[in-house]
Amino acid sequence: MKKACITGITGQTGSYLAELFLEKGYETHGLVRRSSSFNTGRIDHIYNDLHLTYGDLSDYGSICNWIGAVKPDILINCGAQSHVRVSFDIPEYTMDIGATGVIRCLEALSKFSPETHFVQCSTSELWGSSPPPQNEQTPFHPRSPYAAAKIAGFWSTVNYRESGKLFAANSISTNHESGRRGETFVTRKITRAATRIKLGLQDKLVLGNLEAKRDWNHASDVAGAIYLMATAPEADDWVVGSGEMHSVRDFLQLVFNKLDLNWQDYVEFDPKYLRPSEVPALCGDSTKLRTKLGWKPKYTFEQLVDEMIANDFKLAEKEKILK
Ligand code: NAP
Ligand code: F7E
Repeated sequence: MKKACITGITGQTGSYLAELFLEKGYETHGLVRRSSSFNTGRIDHIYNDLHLTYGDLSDYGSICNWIGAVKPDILINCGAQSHVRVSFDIPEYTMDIGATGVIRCLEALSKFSPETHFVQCSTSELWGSSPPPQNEQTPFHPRSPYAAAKIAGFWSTVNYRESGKLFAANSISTNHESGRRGETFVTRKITRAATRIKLGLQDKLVLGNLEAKRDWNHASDVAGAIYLMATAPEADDWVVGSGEMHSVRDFLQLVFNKLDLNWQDYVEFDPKYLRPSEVPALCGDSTKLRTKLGWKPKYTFEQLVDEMIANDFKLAEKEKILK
């Protein structure tokens, strides 16, 4: 039986990858960091099918023990402090997990499981201020401690590949969302607030920059792309994106319209949600991934939005009943 290891398995993308590897018949392992409260909500429905181990990307020993014991066919590194705004407040921690954490994985693999196929979850944030559309040739210009950490993780992955040590690939992915998205990222913050407003549980929504543009995908489509990269004949760097771009304002308007609400009646601005340096526009050109590995997303932007609204509407209804 083939084995897959996932760091960040309790996160949004990690949970979809876990489902996918189980579906493909892999013995699926996850690294879970210790938390003072339950952090397995996104994988509770498959909890008994998974092999979970406590560990932390800041703790090289725990990664070596895990990799050495499992010797997986595939390791996907999804773990990270992934919030861009928060990275300005905790830059050193963000760098430790997002950059050195990658090196810890690469080193552990080189020593204990050099045949493993490794995929690093890199990001469209690497492009920063380079204008869209962006592809594998677009110059990087990171605009946050998060992106600076991820760029070190990206190049470390390339370096282990080019020095012949490992099968090491990068997924350069644009934003991905779902009903499992963390509540402090803008899409989920909007769908959660709009559905709660609709049911009278909330009366306003406070946001920052509405002009930023993003290429929003469904996280399960990105998990599918990462699987293709891990099982490809050769390791490489791959852009994942729908090629469609919308502003935060567009997203806001679409969600409120679908709920027959006028967003201007509820939305307020607070500068605390602005970033010291913003990434204005991201739009991933995934031609290489589509033509070489046959990736095709299942979700349209509109379907993603509908699913997020339906999910948060159900949660708001439950909350209302409990109240
Ligand atoms: P997420 O929901 O924030 O999940 C991050 C995961 O990393 C969680 O499981 C978290 O554990 C874990 N983690 C955080 N610090 C850790 C540590 N010190 N040791 C071990 N695990 C740790 O992020 P996501 O949306 O699934 O994204 C997955 C990966 O793709 C991340 O690396 C992110 O930077 C990258 N990425 C995301 C996007 C996007 O739009 N979602 C786009 C491009 C790249 P807890 O559950 O305990 O917090
Ligand atoms: O912000 C603006 C904000 O935090 C999107 C991560 O998964 O994708 C994600 O990073 C935009 C930004 O995602 C609020 O200024 C306005 O321009 O949802 P976000 P992000 O920063 O694009 C990349 C690809 C990753 O790799 C990251 O891990 O929305 N915005 N008002 C706001 N953003 C937030 N969070 N909250 C607001 O109130």
